[in-house]
Amino acid sequence: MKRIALLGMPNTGKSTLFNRISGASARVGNWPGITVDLMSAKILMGGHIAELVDLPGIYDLHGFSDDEQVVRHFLEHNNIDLVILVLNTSQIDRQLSLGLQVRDLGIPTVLMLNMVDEAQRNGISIDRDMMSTHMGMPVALISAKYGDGLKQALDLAAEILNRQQPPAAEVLRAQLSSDDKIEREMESIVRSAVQMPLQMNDELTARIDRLVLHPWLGLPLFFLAMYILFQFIFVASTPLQDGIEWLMGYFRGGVLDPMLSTAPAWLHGLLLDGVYNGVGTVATFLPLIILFFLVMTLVEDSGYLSRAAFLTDSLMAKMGLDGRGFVMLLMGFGCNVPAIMGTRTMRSRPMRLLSMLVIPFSLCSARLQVFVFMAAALFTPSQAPLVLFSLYMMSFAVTLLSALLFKGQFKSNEPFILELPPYRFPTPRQIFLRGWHEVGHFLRRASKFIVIGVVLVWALTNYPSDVPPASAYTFAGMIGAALAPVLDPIGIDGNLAIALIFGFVAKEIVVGSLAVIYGLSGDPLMQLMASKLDWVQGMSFMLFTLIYTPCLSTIATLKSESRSHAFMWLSIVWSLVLAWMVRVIFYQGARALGF
Ligand SMILES: Nc1nc2c(ncn2[C@@H]2O[C@H](COP(=O)(O)OP(=O)(O)OP(=O)(O)O)[C@@H](O)[C@H]2O)c(=O)[nH]1
Ligand SMILES: [Mg+2]
Repeated sequence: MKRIALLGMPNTGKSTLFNRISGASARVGNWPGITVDLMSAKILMGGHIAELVDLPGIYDLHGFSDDEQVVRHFLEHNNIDLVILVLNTSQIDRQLSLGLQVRDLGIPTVLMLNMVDEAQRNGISIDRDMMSTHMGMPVALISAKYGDGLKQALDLAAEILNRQQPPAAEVLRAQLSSDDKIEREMESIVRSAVQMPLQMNDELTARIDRLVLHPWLGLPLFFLAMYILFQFIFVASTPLQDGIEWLMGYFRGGVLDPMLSTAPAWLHGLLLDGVYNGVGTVATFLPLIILFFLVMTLVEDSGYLSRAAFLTDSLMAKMGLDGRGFVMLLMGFGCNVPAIMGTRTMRSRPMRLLSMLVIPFSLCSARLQVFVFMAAALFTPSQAPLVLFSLYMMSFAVTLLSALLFKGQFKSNEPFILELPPYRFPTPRQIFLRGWHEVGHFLRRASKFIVIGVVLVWALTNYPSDVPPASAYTFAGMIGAALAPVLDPIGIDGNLAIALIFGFVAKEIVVGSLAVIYGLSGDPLMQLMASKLDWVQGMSFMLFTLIYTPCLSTIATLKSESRSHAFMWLSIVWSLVLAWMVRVIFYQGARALGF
């Protein structure tokens, strides 16, 4: 099988092109360093079945950060039949250096100058033939986002792929030209093949930036924008959530109950009160999750992330992190796993470790489900959004506290150079791809963890079979009693403890477990929670859920990215200790104040 690699600088549209060619849904975003791992897909090109590989963006071939190592390792250990070199046309004067390095590798290459739409707007024009002659490779002008010029570009690529060629050279052993020589050559190519205005004026971007990057308005504006977006997510998702809940109840009453009416009681209980209630309760959050990720797509694709990094860089530096760390925390709002992987762009290992230590405190969408549920059960509709917002603030506070405490152990002085890309807006196609991707992710998690989790919880709370379900005499009750010395000071009973224990695996299971433990779902479950817990207990439960170990996938990622058991354990133990301390302080404090 032929192998084709997409290579280029960060944020040039490689993943966008990859999705276009293969129909996949690799993550795309207006931030250098969205892709940090290999992703591949089978495609048909020039009559061959080929493997197309999307690589992380790199600035040059000598880099030594972890994502650059991924590229180097790939180039060194694989035979590559064709490189599709993707560069940003608007920045061609800076990006050609990588092009020249790639040419020196001696692998058949086609140069795709991407984002011609933006280049045209900026008044840049390219002499394609001249460029091709100088670079010694075919050149195509494309817009991966809108599809312009793609057909011709792919025909060119297929043509090269079909040419008989010597087996790919021993890559990277090739002698790369010296930097000086590359710089001189680059200047001469730009002079003869590129027409650029003296000053690039992206009026819109400049105007927005004057406001958004304002020295003292910038940060408040950022938090205001986030607040409005989150408000929007909750307001818009609530009716959809109610709709799904209604459908689930209707289906159970109209179809499942009659169908299983003759089944033995345990089977009826397991399937309906266990699996159906548990998974169904989690499924009602699907609209929230989809909407949440659509908003994340807007934020990530707009270019605002780089502005957020810029605004927070000096604050983050005081905690031993930098603006990138802040962006990873924001990405962690979606899911902690890609955020932890996103730290691969950091070259300094201490800085990377410190960032990875704090990212798990970022309030991910799975935890959000627990909080939306609890806030709706225990607070009024006007209080609930404030409760949620305070949890986001708490998430930041815990992050900053941890960074401050540990920064002495993880010192680094890596300079952070930030590029502010122009503002962009995702196309409907990009939004749809992302939404689709997240639904798939949610369903995979649901089928893997959540079903197993709720079945186990059901068994623990319903056996031994001769005692009342969810009582102190069940296995769950016994576990709860054993944990009582640790749980009493934080105001939590055995049943909630079971939910938290399963929350170790995945936070979605927490709400599912509550449904299973009490054999209820939807409104009745919320009413029961409200009768069992006062707001202090509820808030303390949420604080614990926020801070303690996020989930198995996150732990596994921490382990594989840090390549250190000790670091993984540090993260687990620290988050447990911190969660417990915060909760004791909150719970005992609130009680002492008479709440
Ligand atoms: N205007 C315009 N924007 C584009 C085009 N192609 C990609 N983009 C945008 O450029 C940004 C970066 O796209 P990605 O596909 O994530 O870039 P990448 O090269 O994979 O980036 P890394 O994975 O970080 O190396 C996104 O905001 C895309 O929507 C294009 O042809 N025109
Ligand atoms: Mg990418």
